[in-house]
Amino acid sequence: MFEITTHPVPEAVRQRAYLKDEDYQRLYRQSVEQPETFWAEQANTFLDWFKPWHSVRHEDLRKGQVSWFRGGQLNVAYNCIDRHLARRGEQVAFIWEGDNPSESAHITYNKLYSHVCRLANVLKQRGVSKGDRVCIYMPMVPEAAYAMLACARIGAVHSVVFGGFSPDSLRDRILDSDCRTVITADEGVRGGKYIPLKANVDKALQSCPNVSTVVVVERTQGKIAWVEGRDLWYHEALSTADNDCPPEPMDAEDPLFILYTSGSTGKPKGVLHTTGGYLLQVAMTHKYVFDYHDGDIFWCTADVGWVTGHSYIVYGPLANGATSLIFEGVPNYPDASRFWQVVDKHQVNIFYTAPTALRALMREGEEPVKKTSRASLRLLGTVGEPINPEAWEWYYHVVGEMRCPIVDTWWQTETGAIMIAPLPGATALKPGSATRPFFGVQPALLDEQGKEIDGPGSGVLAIKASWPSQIRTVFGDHQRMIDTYFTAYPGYYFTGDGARRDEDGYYWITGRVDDVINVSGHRIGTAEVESALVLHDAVAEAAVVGYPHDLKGQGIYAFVTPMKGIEPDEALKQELLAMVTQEIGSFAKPELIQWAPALPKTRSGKIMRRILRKIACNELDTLGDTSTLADPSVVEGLIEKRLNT
Ligand code: 6R9
Repeated sequence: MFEITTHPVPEAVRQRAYLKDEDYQRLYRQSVEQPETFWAEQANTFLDWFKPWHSVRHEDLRKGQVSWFRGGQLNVAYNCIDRHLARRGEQVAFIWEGDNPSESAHITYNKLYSHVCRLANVLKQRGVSKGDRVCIYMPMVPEAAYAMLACARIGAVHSVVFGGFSPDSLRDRILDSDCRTVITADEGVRGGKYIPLKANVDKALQSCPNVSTVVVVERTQGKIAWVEGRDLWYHEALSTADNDCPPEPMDAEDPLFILYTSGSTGKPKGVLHTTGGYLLQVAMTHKYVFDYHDGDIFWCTADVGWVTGHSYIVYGPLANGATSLIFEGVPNYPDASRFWQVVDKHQVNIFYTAPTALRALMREGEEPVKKTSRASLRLLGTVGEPINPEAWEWYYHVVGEMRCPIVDTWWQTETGAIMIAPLPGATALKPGSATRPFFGVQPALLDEQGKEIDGPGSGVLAIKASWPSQIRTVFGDHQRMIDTYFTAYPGYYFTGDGARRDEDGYYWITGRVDDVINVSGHRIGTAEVESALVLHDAVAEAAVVGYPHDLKGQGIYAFVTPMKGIEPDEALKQELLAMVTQEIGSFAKPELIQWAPALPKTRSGKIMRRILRKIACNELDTLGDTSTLADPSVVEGLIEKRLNT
């Protein structure tokens, strides 16, 4: 066992911070005892409204119905850009650092305004209007953020699809939300490799007849196919577009974006977020959790294709008039020093990344870190998966030189913004714990009967009152939202995570309790991988589970039963991996594929995943009861040939 040491708040950090522990205590109490007063005050402090709301909050968690700031009107792009122009027009909004270390750019708020307005006008000319969905499939270039903000400006709903998704996944997402416009680039560049984004779009659109416009950003000048009338170059279209575009007044509850995420069952869900509550909570958490001060350079290494990129590269930072860094590359290209070189080059003060990246860099030793200065760093953050205390201590000692607090932030696509995290000037840190709830967030631990556990203990993590940036619906399937999040434990939002609360009231997230695997911070549903595997003609059945992986947090372990008469071999394995790459994307490829003559099933035919999980994790002494299996001998065979020993 790794010894956990508590790190008290350093005096220098406390001095500088907006909020000390007494502030946290007072504000937290107010936020749960008088939520309406608390949130009304915050909404007036953080955002500019065109029209005031008439009620702060409505909630009925039993029905999954919530709304915030009803009747209020605002525009997200106005809040992220226009209102800053008088004071910050020439301040840098985005620093862009290319994959190639010799490429970077600085975009001021004035420039950002111009790009966003012109793109918004182009979209309007192409018939996009309020409420229409626009798909954004982009590399990490500033135009990805312009595209999101241009949609927000005219009230269109963006659906960003991570550039690592395959044409088939892209197609499914375009069809599900009926996007008629796609914004993409000729190619993406990551770690020196080119990603054929436009070619992927072309493939996806073969089955999307409703898409009438594809806006293409020129990134690499690689050769691409062109559909006259449908495709237009971003730079050409913008060159003739008007530089001003009035922001559309949006109701606080009008949709801002859809973002697809994986769950335990079926296809990915289109999580829908709205305008007012979302922007408020991302702005507020960005300021307080990262203790963001004017002039700080903030770098979140996530991709804009994930919620972390939405909330902490684009919306939270810009709402606060911050300078946010967009990084196109990867942590180990050209070498393992890259993150820290970028920190020095752009004098980054606040750095926010995923544990998986830290574990990979940790393996390279201290030298690549130590050869950089990192003197500008003041605060470090993590997100996406539980951080193991070893990686936490390495981050703290080697990267931050014991000077920088680490904020371990727990939240989800569905929560929109940070929910449980330390406040640097207020919260003593315990490595591996996301610590205490943010204002207004009321976590609960539930036992197997769904009863709340008081005091220290472990259970499933649920939230017992609405928060402003809460998911509002699953696009096109409200019932699915109710079934997924509000049915198992009536009156609560069910997170899908397990957690422990210690004697200080700190939360320790232990990982998913459902069939979601978290590979390098990417959420992957076991059902999605299984569906991809069984598409292959040689496969009769497949069951997929997660197992602990040193670098990725979790790895994917697939048990595959071949069709009768098929002799499985290495070639078939490669075909299966190609199948998953085609159906989902290469990040979802199983690390381990075990051929299974049969799968352990109950007498009613249900696959016993619990047992497969134990075999995959090599936890054979806790295999549990196998007597209810239709054929217990199946398990023996699988154990004998297990791959993770
Ligand atoms: C923001 C984001 C959500 C799932 C979540 C949990 C895991 C995220 C975590 C964490 C432990 C943290 N997770 N942050 N687990 N400690 N600080 O990652 O959203 O992609 O939807 O994933 O990630 O399991 O349920 P998303």
